[in-house]
Amino acid sequence: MELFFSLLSQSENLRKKLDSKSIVKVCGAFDAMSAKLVEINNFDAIWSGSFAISSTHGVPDASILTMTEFFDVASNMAQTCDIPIIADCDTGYGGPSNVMHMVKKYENAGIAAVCIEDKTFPKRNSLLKDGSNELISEKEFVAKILAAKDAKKNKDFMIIARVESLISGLSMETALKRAEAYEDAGADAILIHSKQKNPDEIFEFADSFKGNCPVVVIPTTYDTVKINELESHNIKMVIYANQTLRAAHKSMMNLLKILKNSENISSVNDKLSSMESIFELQSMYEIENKEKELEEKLKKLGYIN
Ligand code: SPV
Ligand code: MG
Repeated sequence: MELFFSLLSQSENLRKKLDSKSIVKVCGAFDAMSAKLVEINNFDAIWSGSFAISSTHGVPDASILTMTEFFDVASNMAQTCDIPIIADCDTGYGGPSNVMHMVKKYENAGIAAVCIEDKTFPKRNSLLKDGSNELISEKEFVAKILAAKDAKKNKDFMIIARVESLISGLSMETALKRAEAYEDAGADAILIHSKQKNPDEIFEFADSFKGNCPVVVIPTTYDTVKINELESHNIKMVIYANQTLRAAHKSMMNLLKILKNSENISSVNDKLSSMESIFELQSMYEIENKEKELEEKLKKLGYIN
């Protein structure tokens, strides 16, 4: 099965997984290394998330970084990994024309899908305590989806439309109406976001949604929800958006506290991956082998004795 997936473009790969699996499991990453670790641990795809990437740049998740900065990270992941990358593109970095430019860039880089959300620019992270998120009108967001659809070349490249109505305190009716309008405009999947501590509103949305495209969720706040519960409400994709970032933060903080007060660095050895495992991750031995092959070729050509 995995060999079959590896012969496809990453967008085709993602669609095939959505068709063939009861639920697609996606994990967030913030750079090529964390993306590679997500791949090694057999997730279906990688979420190149704006919260995590903003954090690694030391800035708020508030439309501070430019498209190019987010793009560089997502395209590094795509170069490094053999599973699909889903790029969190916030509000699309502007109006419909900016979205068209963005789709061309991301598609050309081999990224499988982009996700855009219906908040106003500059956006704020959806889970901010007491955060308020204004939405653009349904018509304005439909225009962005139409533009995205028009800009993509490969029919399999996915446009994920993220509905922020529930995050913004709007009604379930509004969320459903927007989701249906976004699908009609050409969205290939609907991400319904919630900041509730339980999954009730997500389940209500998924049960009432009349569209045909897959429903995607990010259960950061309703973290006790089980995979089989999501499946039973026909939710087709789950994104664990920021656990790798938060784990990296916690383990570095713990390590640094110990290291600062230690007489020698061996005190933290039990908290470190080996050099060997990092060499493996960065394919260090592959380039060594390639260089040996190159030397053999140069010998054959008489450049080396
Ligand atoms: C992200 O991971 O960047 C997201 C999900 O967009 S959230 O942080 O919940 O807004
Ligand atoms: Mg984000």
